[in-house]
Amino acid sequence: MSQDSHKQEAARAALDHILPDLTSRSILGIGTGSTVNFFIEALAKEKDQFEGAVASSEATAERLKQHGIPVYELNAVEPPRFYIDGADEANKRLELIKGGGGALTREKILAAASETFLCIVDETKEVDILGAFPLPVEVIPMARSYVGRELVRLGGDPEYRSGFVTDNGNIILDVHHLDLSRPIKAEEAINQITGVVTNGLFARRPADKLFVATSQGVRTVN
Ligand code: ABF
Repeated sequence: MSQDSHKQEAARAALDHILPDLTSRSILGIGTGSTVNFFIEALAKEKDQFEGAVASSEATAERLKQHGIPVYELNAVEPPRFYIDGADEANKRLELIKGGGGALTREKILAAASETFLCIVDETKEVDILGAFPLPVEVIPMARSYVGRELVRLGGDPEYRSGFVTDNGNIILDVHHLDLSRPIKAEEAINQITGVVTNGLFARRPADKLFVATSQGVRTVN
């Protein structure tokens, strides 16, 4: 079975999980990436079951609108009942690396502000220890070199994501070779660096439930 069909299955499983809880007033937080795009496609068929969505990126906002799903600003609505998003890596404690798509800041805001965070992945994203995927860090452009030096002091090898500007007007450093065996400690240490807006470790606030699509079907991890 292809990776895309696995992503589709994980998205379907998450949708089936939330449908019984939705009311006409429910707001959903929606992530960014190809797995979430499958979720949006399936969600569109149920758009009369909930009020609308808050998007984690301009790209997701556009896609939701194209599917006729009302899009709201987070400040204008009640906390989203669910936040559904993908990930680049996920460990057994549902700690994640996110941000490969460059939307990590608004994703992390929605993960924090929403009641329940459901993460949908195919089995290639499951790891024992985070870090094979370079850690995205969103940085204020003025601080790029300073933050790069501080990340080296932490043992990382930062690479500037050339030609990419986030929806918030910032740049991204993708940091290779960091020791992420203690994800919460690493997340806090990187957060302390002046000039860092967000880092892609979702460990202080991990997912609440993981839907992992495998060749034997979708497995959930709580
Ligand atoms: C997004 O999901 C990003 O944080 C992460 O990079 C991406 C994974 O993308 P895909 O679902 O296309 O593998 O939330």
